[in-house]
Amino acid sequence: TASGIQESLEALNIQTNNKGASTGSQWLTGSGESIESYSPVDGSLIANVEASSPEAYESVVKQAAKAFEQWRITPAPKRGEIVRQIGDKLRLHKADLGKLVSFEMGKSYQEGLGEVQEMIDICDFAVGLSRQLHGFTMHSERPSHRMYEQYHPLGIVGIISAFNFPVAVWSWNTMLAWVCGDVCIWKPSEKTPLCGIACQNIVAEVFKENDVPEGVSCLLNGDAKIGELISNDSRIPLVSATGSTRMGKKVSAAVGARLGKALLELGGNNAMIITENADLKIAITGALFGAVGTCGQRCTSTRRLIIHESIYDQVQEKLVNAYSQLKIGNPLDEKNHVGPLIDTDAVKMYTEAIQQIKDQGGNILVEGGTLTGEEYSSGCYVKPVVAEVENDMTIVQQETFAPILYLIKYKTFDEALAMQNGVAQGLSSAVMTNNMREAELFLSHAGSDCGIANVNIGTSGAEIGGAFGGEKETGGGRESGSDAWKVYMRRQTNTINYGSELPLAQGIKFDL
Ligand code: UN1
Repeated sequence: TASGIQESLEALNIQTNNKGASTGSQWLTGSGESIESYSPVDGSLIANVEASSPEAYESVVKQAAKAFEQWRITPAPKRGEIVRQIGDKLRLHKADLGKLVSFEMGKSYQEGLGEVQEMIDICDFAVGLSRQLHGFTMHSERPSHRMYEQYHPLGIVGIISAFNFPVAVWSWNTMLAWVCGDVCIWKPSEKTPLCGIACQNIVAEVFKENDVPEGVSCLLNGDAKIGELISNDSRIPLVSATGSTRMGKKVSAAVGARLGKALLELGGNNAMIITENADLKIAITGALFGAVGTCGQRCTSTRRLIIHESIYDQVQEKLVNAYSQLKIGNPLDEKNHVGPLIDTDAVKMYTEAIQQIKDQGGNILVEGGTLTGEEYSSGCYVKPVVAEVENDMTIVQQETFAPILYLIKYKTFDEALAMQNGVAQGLSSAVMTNNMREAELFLSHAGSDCGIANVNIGTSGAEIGGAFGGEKETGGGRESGSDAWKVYMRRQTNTINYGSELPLAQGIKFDL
């Protein structure tokens, strides 16, 4: 069923049994416990990965700390040159890695390729950035003094990533951290450990060719126990964590208790407002891709449509019609629009959510259900759902990581904005309108409270050039483009006196 997946696994150097912990090209003996990676595409066991042991964890952190001493004195543009070569290597491996992402995680092959493209793009961005780690200079109030600021590398960056973007989120963090002079320790999701192994192998080739010290790129496969070790470890100044709000609160508490830095990318509950001035062709396509793309498992997935009452029936009819044309099936087959959920636990959550919608008074417009039959033997394929709800229903207030789209009716634009902001999460948002007043109000300080706010495009599919992240329970972190790099560095303010006197600031006199 999985066309060409064996060839891709070979090309990415994935074995039947893999060690799970690595400092670069060396692989460490783990706990003996094995993480089995099953494909949600056909339910087959792809390969095993050994979980990391506390001993392996310790060796990895020590090696990373040692590598940092060398890496931080390597000139930033030289580090950028190595990241450039990683981008080239990713271009060579794009089809194989895209296929593995699709097969291990279940997103469509197109989206798998798109994810690898995001990795290539962030490499290019990081190469340029390696010559632009700028600080400000400022004029001193004292004569013959100069003031400026520098950004220095932080040290070890711990990266905890989620299954839904099993390779891209690691690369957004790592490529920036590396040009900034940091070393990285990555704990991939235990649902997608092979994606982690594949990336480590790709990086190891480039690092070997460039004599990059062992410890700059570290991998620790494992479950939440490894995440806890990372969060509590004061040798790791920055922990970047992507996943559920529940996980993020734990990481934040542990990192905060030792006054470390946490970069959090947590849940979203993203809404699209469709006003009476919307171009409905754009709105429907944007909503559909946002809701069912990646089977509703993006943190940016569209979960709520807030629709003006005058066009509500029309939008509903067009949507129901569009949903009836969706093809669900093997994501490696390009005729399908929707692949499986990640695993049967996710199917259970989806099924429970549908029950809650009904219990809480929602009206199901497009029925859900788990698909059966040979093509769906993994048990992870589900039908995307559309339901009419009220914004304040408990289930609507939560992020369900599944293709469930809520329709909510509004009368005034202010009411729509209040509903859009009336959830605990604050990641992504969109307004569909050709009315300038509505668009500008949406983007204003009185508008969307999200980290991402779009006009006439959907909530998902952000480019790497912008800062990515959100407010409130989304965690407040920013990754990827713009000046997100600053979180991977420490800022130092420097004042230099080139005169022969010692004037004190604030005009203070101190004469003996
Ligand atoms: C995520 O779902 O964790 O904007 C990241 C998007 C993608 C990234 C999503 N570029 O949908």
